[in-house]
Amino acid sequence: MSDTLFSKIIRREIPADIVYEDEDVLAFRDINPQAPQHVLFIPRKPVATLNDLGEDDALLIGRLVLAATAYAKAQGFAENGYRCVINCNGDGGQSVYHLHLHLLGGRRLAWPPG
Ligand code: DGP
Repeated sequence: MSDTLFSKIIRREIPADIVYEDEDVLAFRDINPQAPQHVLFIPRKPVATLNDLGEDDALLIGRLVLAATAYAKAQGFAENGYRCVINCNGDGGQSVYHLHLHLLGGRRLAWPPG
């Protein structure tokens, strides 16, 4: 996988508003928030897209989701609701090729997405 902005954030080479981190996962506020709460959860492991996940990554993707849900609960918007989105490739609207889960909350979100 080629180097991305998010690898640079992991290595602290560019700044980000980091709100959570553990051994496997880093989370930081999206630079262009689409909701009052918009946090990106990324694996430290460099995985480009959902298509690149393998069986060995089952625990990793679980940890990513659990980190996001724990954050929503800790911040107090889990009960009202929120959305987790992982865009994949061009049709999915992916622009940064380091897997990331968008956690969006803090307002009523429209459905279906555009
Ligand atoms: P996606 O379209 O799913 O690949 O989302 C990429 C998101 O990453 C987009 O919502 C904007 C955000 N983003 C891009 N560059 C940066 C950056 O340098 N810092 C932060 N915090 N977010 C970024």
